[in-house]
Amino acid sequence: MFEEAQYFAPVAANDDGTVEVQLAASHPGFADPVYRARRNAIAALAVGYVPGTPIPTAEYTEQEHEVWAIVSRELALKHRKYATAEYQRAVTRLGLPGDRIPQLQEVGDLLEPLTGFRYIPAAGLVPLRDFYGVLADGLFHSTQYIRHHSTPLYTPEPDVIHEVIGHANALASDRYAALYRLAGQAARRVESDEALEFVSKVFWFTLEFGVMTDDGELRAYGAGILSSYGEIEEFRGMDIRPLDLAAMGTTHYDITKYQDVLFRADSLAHLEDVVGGFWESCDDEAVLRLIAEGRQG
Ligand code: TIH
Ligand code: FE2
Repeated sequence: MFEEAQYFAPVAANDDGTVEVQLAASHPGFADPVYRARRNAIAALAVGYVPGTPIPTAEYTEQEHEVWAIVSRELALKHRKYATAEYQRAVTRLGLPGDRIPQLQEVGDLLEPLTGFRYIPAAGLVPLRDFYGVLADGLFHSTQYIRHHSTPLYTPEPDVIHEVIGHANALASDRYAALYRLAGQAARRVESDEALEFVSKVFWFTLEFGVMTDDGELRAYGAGILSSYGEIEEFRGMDIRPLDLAAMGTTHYDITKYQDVLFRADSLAHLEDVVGGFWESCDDEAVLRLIAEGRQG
């Protein structure tokens, strides 16, 4: 179905209440029984989660906190160079801990007074309509596990580092948070799966992997670039194209690699005009026209 479906390991809930996360043989944690047990235990927290109740605490190991601390320290250095000023201000505003993995409950408690966003735990793939739709209500589905300690630089699989350092910092900005909400409204408004996929691809090329001119430099605001200290060093050498709705909504991407095609906004106001404006009012008909345009161009 949708391309996003590939990047989540399937989660099987057994009759006896245990949960099994099915890691692919190519996953760096595949042959690590300790990591697999951690993934299963953490997924079980989300499977049993009842919306509106406090998020269950994941008891992270010392090694897991250590992965967070290393990545967090590296990223803080890179963000100063490569993240937009708006994102950097939001980092300061949110004030995430650098030495340990924050609980998702805690992330929501920090975010809510700023922009109204709260986190909800997800065991694996959330259907696109739910994932995007609830953004309109200020809810963000998040994984709770952390990447394998052998691959701190980059993971194709969204983990708590990506969800929190990438997305929660952005969600602490009033202007980025408003864009997330508009994406949610668009996802709720469109009816066809085709239009929903288009809306989600525009999200991919902006709030996940967007770059913009900021202070005369090419900087990233997309959470996927900002959570990978491998990819953040490479994005400026990629094929950087001008912001274009039809192109973003129809360009193919491969989530398992560094993104080699990126779309650049001229400024945050430009992003708000073009992409925010699109999400604010798009309907199926408008999206179909853009798809036709994208196929030609
Ligand atoms: N590649 C990102 C990282 O290493 O932090 C995680 C993901 C972003 C988008 C999809 S997966
Ligand atoms: Fe993401």
